[in-house]
Amino acid sequence: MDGPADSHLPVDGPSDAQNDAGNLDGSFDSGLPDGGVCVPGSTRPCYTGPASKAGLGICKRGKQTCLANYQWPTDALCPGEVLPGTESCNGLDDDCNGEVDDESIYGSKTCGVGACTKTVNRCHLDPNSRMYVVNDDCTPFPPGVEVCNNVDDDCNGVVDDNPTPPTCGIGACTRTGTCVNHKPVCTPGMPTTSCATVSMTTATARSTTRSSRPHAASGPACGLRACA
Ligand SMILES: [Ca+2]
Ligand SMILES: [Ca+2]
Ligand SMILES: [Ca+2]
Repeated sequence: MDGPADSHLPVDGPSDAQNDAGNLDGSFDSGLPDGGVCVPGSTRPCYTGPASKAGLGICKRGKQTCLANYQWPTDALCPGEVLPGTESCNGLDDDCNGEVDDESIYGSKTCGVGACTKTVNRCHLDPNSRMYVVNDDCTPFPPGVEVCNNVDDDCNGVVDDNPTPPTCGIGACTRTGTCVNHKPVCTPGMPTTSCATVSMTTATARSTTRSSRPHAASGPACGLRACA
């Protein structure tokens, strides 16, 4: 709808981007009654609660619509807005503080030892009833294989007891080490073919075949590094 012929009002209502950014004059309006001119039917965001809560949890802004008299509503209503409520155990952030079912309200429960230790919110979704409940149910993480890492992986209360021996090296150079002071100690085997031998073999092959292409010499039999 167009405004009066002599009006300074813009013909079109604010875009969504303008709504997100604020009012026609560039300022954000909280939605509290301040009147003001506008294009009938155009809308603007509003929020009568704490501005920091809008968009957090269940809280969201509402929208005011410009009246037919070219005025924003002067009442304190902000249709569609959701204000902070009382936190309840429901899987939602009801009080819009950024925390769902605040542990500070319902408390937490810790169970398990070692790597199996888990801490859960006492308010949680019950897997059987599919309802949110408040209780001390807590299932530790499942135990793993004990390895040398200063962690009680198998959750028997002892760190690095009879851990799986560490290994190192590749191929035929793979060796088994030990766990010393919770750190793996392991030295890989050395290549059985020396780099010098490989080079000689390569040179011999080149002279024999008279090939101009680099010879694809076989690398060391084992070890982490190939010959340069
Ligand atoms: Ca909350
Ligand atoms: Ca809640
Ligand atoms: Ca361990």
